[in-house]
Amino acid sequence: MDPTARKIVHLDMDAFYAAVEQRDRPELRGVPVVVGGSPQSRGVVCTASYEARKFGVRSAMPCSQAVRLCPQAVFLAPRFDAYKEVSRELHRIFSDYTDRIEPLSLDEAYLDVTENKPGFAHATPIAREIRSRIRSELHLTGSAGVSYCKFLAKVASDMNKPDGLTVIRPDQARGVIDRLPVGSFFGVGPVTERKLREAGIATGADVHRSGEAKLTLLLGRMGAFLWRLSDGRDDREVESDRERKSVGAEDTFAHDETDLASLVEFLSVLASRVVERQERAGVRGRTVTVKVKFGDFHQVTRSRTFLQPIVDANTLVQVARELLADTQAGELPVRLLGIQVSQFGVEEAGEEGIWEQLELPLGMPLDLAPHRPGF
Ligand code: TTP
Ligand code: MG
Repeated sequence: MDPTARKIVHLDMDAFYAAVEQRDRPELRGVPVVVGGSPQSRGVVCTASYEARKFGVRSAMPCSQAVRLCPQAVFLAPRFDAYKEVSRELHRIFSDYTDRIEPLSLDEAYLDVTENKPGFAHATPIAREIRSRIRSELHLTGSAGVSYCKFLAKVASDMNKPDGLTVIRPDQARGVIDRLPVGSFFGVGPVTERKLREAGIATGADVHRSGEAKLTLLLGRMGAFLWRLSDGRDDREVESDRERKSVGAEDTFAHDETDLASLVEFLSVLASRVVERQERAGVRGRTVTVKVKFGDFHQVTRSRTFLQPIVDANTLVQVARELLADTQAGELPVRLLGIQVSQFGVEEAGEEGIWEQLELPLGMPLDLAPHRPGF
């Protein structure tokens, strides 16, 4: 199939947590809102409404800095249950168009609508319809990008935020990519960005001009991948949760972390994300893997496989703690921490009855058994 014949939509909600708060509390509309830690705490900003962004408030910024920039902002603690509910509703809308949905976070997903349920010939009217349903049914706004690959669909959705719809056609791709800063390329984090910039490569045009061989020399396989992106080629598939072989969550710390207690605490955050993704995908993994990347970028993984699937966050945290203890975390600074579950094997039999039997030996009360939400 012609690689430019695919139809991919990337949808990203605008100022997500803050927008939900403003929707649910009309007195906050038009007001700078910051969702995150309390202004007195050492916490960070999850997100800021566009009114607060005008003052320079951004995600991941310390709250103390946000107060200084925008003292009149209303600070709110996040209400994750409300955001999850919106996320479920979003996926209900998406699934009217395709089952090939790859969620990236609660508010962001790729949709492959090359073949779509209503039989639209083009992706743009689908993106338009989804955006208008988000507005009328959820009373929120999202930005959409439409293109023939994931890389450009995501670039597009970011081009006219908030409340935008942007299409990048194959013949426009190179023009758009040439002007992109390298930091906007998929997979380029701060370290790769610095390496590229030190080599005099600052834009997509520079990446392309450097050629595949030079980039491979500089960055290995990642370099070759980036060069292909700069050439407008990205054949990564939209992977729905059901097609996945594993479900995971990982995060890079703002500063390398040496405190073991903080790392363990962070495992709980990751575990709840993994359990949520697992439930949403209707899969249950028997293998738990902990991934640790250290400050010097060397990475280790530790895994354990069980007879029964791991279904609740507490069990997952317990296992992950033991696996973490088997690494040098706490002795060496940790840059990134991740948890993954895999081996959905038994689940694929798809027999609900077997689950109940398998859960009992784990000692888990049946009323805690995860439900299987529709999406
Ligand atoms: P984003 O989609 O990155 O941001 P956003 O939806 O708030 O704003 P926009 O897309 O319009 O730029 O993230 C989605 C949600 O994820 C965000 O509302 C809050 C949460 N989040 C954090 O908690 N910490 C972070 O560092 C980031 C980037 C997001
Ligand atoms: Mg968003």
